[in-house]
Amino acid sequence: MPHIYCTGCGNGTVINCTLNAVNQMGWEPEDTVFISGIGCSSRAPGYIVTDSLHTTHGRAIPFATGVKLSRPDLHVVVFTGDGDMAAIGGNHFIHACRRNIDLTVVCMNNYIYGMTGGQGSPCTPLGAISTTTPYGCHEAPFDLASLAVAAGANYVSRWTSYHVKELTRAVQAGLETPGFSLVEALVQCPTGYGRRNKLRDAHSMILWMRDHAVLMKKWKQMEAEGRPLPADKFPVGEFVRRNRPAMGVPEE
Ligand SMILES: Cc1ncc(C[n+]2csc(CCOP(=O)(O)OP(=O)(O)O)c2C)c(N)n1
Ligand code: SF4
Repeated sequence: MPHIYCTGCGNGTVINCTLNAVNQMGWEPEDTVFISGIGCSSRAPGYIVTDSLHTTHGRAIPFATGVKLSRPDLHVVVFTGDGDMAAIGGNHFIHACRRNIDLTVVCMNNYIYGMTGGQGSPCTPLGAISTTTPYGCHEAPFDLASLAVAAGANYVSRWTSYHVKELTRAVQAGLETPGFSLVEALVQCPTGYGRRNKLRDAHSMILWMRDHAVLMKKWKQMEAEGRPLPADKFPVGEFVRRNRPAMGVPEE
């Protein structure tokens, strides 16, 4: 199938996991809508045969909100990137979490703007090189999963493109949970991020994610024991699953 992704890009894995999760739900293609903004990650709905909206940069969540509120019977899934969701679309994101709109948002976080050549995003790690941070990023990144929890989302988890089974299960849990669900998927972008940050190929980026991900249970244990949390590592797993009042949930 012709596509725009570079060799070794992690986005295909996340699309595959998401489609497997949707398949497990047994939903009909005509009842499911995929919505995205602009970016490599946001190109995903173009490869799926359902109704979809490929919208403007940062605006996937407002379009998805419109679809969901006018047709609560439809299943609405958003594909987005860290730039699309947390930079230009950051305000839409936090308010959709606050309103707890019944959407499942799959964010492919590759730490940069991939499509436009590797500029820094709100998720670029401290010290990382991008085209707009050539001497290393001096700004602390957003923790997208924690931000969604704080803003009110009903379901939040984070995995990586290494954790294929866990990521698939997380998307399914997001699809099953009424209200706003965020699944943050860390992905390798060898072209825009890896080659500038001593991770020259997809394989070394995937191994890096495997070796720097800490299971949530262990992370919480370290926190509880007052042990220092390693700055180069990150927790993966379920951040929250709860039942706050939600909008757009179809009536039984
Ligand atoms: C209003 C507007 N501003 C800027 C752009 C240029 N632009 C296109 S994609 C993109 C960033 C994409 O980054 P991200 O959402 O992280 O997706 P990725 O390509 O990394 O998957 C930008 C800035 C645009 N298309 N529209
Ligand atoms: S630039 Fe990065 S995110 Fe975009 S297709 Fe290439 S590897 Fe994937």
